Amino acid sequence: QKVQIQPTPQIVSQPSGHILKPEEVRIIGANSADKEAVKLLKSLFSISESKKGFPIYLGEKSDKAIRKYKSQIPNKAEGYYLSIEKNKIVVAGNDERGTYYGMQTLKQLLVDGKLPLLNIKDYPDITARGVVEGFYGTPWNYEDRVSQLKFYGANKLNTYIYGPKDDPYHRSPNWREPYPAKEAKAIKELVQVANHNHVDFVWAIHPGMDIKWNTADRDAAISKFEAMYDLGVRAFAVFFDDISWEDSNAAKQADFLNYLDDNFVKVKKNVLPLILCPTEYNKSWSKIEKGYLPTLGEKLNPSIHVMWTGDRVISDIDRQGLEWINQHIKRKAYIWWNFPVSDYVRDHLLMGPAYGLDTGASDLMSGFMSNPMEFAEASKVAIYSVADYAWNIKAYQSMEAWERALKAVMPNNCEMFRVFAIHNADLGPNGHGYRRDESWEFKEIAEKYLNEVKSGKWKVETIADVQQEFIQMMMSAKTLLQSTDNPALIDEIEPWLLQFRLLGESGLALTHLQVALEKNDKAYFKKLYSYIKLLKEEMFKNSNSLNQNPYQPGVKTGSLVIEPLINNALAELSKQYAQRYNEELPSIANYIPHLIYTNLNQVENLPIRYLHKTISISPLLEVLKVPANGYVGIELVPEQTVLHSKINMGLDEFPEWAKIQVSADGDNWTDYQGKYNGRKEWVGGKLEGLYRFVRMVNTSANEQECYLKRFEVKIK
Ligand code: LOG
Repeated sequence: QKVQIQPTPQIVSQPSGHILKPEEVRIIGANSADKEAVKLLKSLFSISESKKGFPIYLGEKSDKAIRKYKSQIPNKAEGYYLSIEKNKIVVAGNDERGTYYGMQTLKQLLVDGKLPLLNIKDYPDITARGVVEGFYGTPWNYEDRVSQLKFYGANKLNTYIYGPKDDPYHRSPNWREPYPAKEAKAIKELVQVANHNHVDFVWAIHPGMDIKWNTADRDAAISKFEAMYDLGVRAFAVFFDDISWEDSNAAKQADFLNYLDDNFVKVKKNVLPLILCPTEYNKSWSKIEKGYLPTLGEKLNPSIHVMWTGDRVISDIDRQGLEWINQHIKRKAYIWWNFPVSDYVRDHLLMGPAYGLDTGASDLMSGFMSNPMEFAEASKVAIYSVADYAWNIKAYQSMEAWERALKAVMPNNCEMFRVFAIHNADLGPNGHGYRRDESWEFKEIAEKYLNEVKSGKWKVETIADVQQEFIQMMMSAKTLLQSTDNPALIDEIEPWLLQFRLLGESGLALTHLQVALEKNDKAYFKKLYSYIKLLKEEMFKNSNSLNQNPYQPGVKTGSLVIEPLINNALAELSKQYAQRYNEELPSIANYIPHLIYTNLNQVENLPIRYLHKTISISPLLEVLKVPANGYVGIELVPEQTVLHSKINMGLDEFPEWAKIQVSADGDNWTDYQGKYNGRKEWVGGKLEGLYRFVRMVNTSANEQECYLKRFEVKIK
């Protein structure tokens, strides 16, 4: 029997047989041991007061009950010693949390009424491990959060940072105001749930959009902290991400943090060290010569943690990058890992393995937080893996952790869930250029199949392999939609499951086009072709009715390998049809010819969307920096009649430094006259003639800042 413990423990002895689960156990140390550990133990065994009960020694290193085992306990925060012997069990923590984690391990070891005989010395590599709810989009709800906090406790994650961008009491406009009674009550309860699961509930404030560097605003932050303290919060963070650089004065931010530290944290005495998310939170945005990060490093009180997303906003984490930042901030980076967050690719789900994490970097980080998707349950696949990584870094194996995560999240239908997850991992083209592998077990077959289709000499076995995958997709979607393992998860991913099934079905129909060609059955080919068209129309309809957020609305699935395979093979087979029967079939590909038109790295990879004759650029969440002569816009291919354009740069009035222009050739530009409406939006009307380019350009001599919340052109 293989012993499987999550997260992977540091030191485990070879199990030497097992014992049956004792019918009654006697707890030695119940009065002094961590209360949550005692509760957990009582939930697993029936408890006896009599001498006949099987003894379980429970407690922390200073407790009398476990004095004999003190020397076995790893001398590390949150560490524990667990031993299961024929005649006793010992769960001994270096501290309360250690005991609790030892109990979580014992719980996992109890499988099928048996316990393996072994001993474990275990402790985490990274001090703070967990999740930062820090995404844009619909914040998690109360039930989501309760379920998360329990999941963290079970997976030995000790930190939850509350900072959803779309909570108006976290950020502008209401960061200064206390929460209304209903929200306050929910937070108070969540703090209690967190405490019961040994999770530090960190409440974050995001004052940077409109903060004044004066006493009034400092004290406004303190009063808000006080109000949160009254709800039970004992840990705080301050976020300055995604604000205008002009407000990002490092010295003032450091003063502000130190003020909160000196006048609140240190005064309270039972509040954990402050955490700062700086404005330059990744290497690609930092300009060391301007001094922002070095100033923080110099000025911030040494106890304050500094968050960091890596070399880029969305980034792998490696030694080199950590050494670089640590030297500037003069402390170990507290990682804000932007995975599996999907707020910039909201039409995709990120269900793949968590990889790109250095397994030789345990000494360089003070914290490791995952920023998840707005889908809480679906995010657990990645969070499970992060729990494994942050606990035992050098032992981390992303694939193996992923396989276990799928089981943890969807225990009864994990095989079918795996089929779904493997084809829903990549993000598609996106502004951050971050991509993930997808369909990795099917890629080779897909390639082989396409080559065979192209050559016209296909093998029955290849077709069978491809068909098997498509049928698996259909089975996966159907099975999961009817499963009851994890209803909250199915609720979240239902739009993708519906789409996934249709995609599998269209793939299956596609392979039958070959059968039709082989049999020289023209009518059957045409029927299949119309059927595939119907399926595509249904998928298109789903994409325009499900998951309708204003950023990347719609539902994309299998977009890296499966969908291109189907489109390419379809194009190829209809070509072969056209040659054989001398008859062109109407194209049913969904290819968008229009392009983003820009000279700015920050936006060059933003996807373009085309719906109802409207071409739009996928909006940007963070601040856009536009140097002199920098431009961003849309290239219409081929040139078109422009009916109207809408551009939202998130500014109160149209900036003097910008112009909206159109051109037919990209060389000669004319100003496009428009009006500013009440919603910070520039609107231009119909233009005579044909145009190929519409752009916003910085005509001033300096770098400027704005947002890119909307950029769309409607054509005739
Ligand atoms: C935001 C974050 C967002 C993420 C991904 C940080 C520190 N801030 O670009 O709220 O979820 O990227 O879009 C961010 O990462 N800005």
